[in-house]
Amino acid sequence: MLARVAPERQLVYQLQRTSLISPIVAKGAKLRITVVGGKGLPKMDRFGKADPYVVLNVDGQKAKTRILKKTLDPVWEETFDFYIRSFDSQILVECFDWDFADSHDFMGCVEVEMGSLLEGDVDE
Ligand SMILES: [Ca+2]
Repeated sequence: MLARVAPERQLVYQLQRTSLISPIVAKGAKLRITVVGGKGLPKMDRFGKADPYVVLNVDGQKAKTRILKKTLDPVWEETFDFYIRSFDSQILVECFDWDFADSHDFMGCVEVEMGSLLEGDVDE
């Protein structure tokens, strides 16, 4: 699945589901998210481009990609697994610019309803 936010803050990512995990934890499900990359992110640094990384917020859990230095077209290709208790929540994907000295700057975000991912091919 690919999604975009406003053109100047495009964040292209891929969401992928895997099968529900064993019956022992039947109340939970495993959600696998692959952060693919971004295109044409805004320039954030006075000297240079940006050093983007992505933070995924899923059902109270957080995961962070590595920081890619000096690029506006990052390719992370990093995969994360989350254990979710409900399909009723949102996936918040945030992108930040890493800075050596200052606090990191917000670059953009996108929100996905977890329920919208459920059509079709969930393995049970
Ligand atoms: Ca930076």
